[in-house]
Amino acid sequence: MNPDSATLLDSLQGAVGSDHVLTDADLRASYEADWSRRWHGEALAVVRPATADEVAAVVRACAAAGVALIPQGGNTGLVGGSVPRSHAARPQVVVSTLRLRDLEPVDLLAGEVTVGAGVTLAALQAHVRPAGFGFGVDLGARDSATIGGMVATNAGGIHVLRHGPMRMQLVGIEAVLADGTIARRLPGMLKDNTGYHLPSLLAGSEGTLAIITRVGLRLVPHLARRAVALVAVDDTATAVSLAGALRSSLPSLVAAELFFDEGLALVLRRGGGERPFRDAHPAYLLLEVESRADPTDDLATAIDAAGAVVRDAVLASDASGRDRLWELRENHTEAINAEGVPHKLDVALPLGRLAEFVDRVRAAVEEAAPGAACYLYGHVCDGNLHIGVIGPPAEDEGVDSAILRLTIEMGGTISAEHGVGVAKADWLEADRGVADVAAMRAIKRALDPIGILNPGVIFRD
Ligand code: FAD
Ligand code: 2HG
Ligand code: ZN
Repeated sequence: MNPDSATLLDSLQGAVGSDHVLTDADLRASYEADWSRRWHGEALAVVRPATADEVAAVVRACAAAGVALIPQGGNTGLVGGSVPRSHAARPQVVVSTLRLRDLEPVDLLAGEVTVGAGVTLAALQAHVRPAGFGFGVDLGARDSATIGGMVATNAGGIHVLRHGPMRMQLVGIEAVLADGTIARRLPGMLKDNTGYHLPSLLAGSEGTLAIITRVGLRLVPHLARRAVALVAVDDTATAVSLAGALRSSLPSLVAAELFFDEGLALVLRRGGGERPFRDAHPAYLLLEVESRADPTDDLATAIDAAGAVVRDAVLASDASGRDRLWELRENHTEAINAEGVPHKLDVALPLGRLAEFVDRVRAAVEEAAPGAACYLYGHVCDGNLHIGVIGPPAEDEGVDSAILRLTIEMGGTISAEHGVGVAKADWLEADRGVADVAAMRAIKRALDPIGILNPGVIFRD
């Protein structure tokens, strides 16, 4: 180890205690590779601060040494932004936020709560439920994804059609800036126009502008009665128009998810379980409703009223039946991962073009990677499709490029909810244009002049 690294490790140990500076390769390993196994790199150390002051001391030590900081929460991100880069220009330290897990009491008057950045989504949900509240964002990685990571990626998930993404839940924030100062607006207020809104700026900043340490969140009423339906339809166009119609005719609708028969077959092959219908169908729409009174009849009536576009439907109001239907959708990610290292894309299209995109993207994947397996699934009301491709080697970018090119050509966005990360940094300007990227770079330079916060993420290093 060179003398500079030894001095830095001394400073880091002084900041967080030697038990929380991991240098042993075995201890670092799970922090150095991402969930998909496509992205990995080596860190000088993993540090685990427990307070904002400790985070600030870590940032100051790394800034003095010119060492890069990689903020990491639950490491469930899917674009390579939470792990060290394999070809980094400078040494990297992973800053794990998992010890920042304070849960403050729910503010019953405001319907808000302040929590540490390392609190998992599931822990937040469990914390606010006894007070009669829920949280507006939910996603499959709830047991591991942290609130700080969800803010940093502006996570979306399954309830965006009702409550919007993470950015729309933010009332306050505490974050450590690149010079080690702490910006704090907590608990924050929903109405707050006193200057620039830092929570909004940090939402979707992917660890490139600051390390988020605490977050003030608005809550939603917990509506305990729910029902789920799985509806078989002919194609994407039918799913889009049915979900669009239900959005206005079924006010209790909170989720509308799309998947296809090849994805369903894979989920059943990998995880077991029975086909939800006797016959296979081209496309499936999963619908969830929630209300104070049992919404099952409303859901059944709405599906009946849709008439012949519904090829078949199954409905569940009991918890285990609902979970079984949800697993058919949520288990796509794990089932695809079990097939090999996936190429993962997360795009959104104007809703009027989603059906055309589905046809064209399948053709584009076949052309770029003949014989590759291509799985499509997503959040239909948001125009958001996830594309998982198995076949081409992890380092072969051909299929990724073909999908991103098509997305931009059709007026879509190359990142709907997972972020740009390192995976799509080369495509930023093609999507956002020169003027937008110049404005973003100016913000980055102002807040992180020496470029130590998550270099290579969003912008190519
Ligand atoms: P990490 O993976 O640790 O980090 C993600 C990014 O945020 C990195 O760039 C990291 O540097 C930065 N970061 C993390 N913490 C901080 C912090 N405190 N301050 C500053 N920067 C930070 N995403 C969706 O949007 N919708 C879904 O429906 C969804 N479902 C998923 C299902 C599965 C099975 C999996 C594996 C992932 C899913 N994801 C989904 C992706 C992922 O869960 C989200 O991106 C989540 O927000 C990441 O949180 P995390 O704590 O794991 O962050
Ligand atoms: C989902 O909606 C997540 O299931 C993960 O956003 C998507 O597997 C993926 O790429
Ligand atoms: Zn998603």
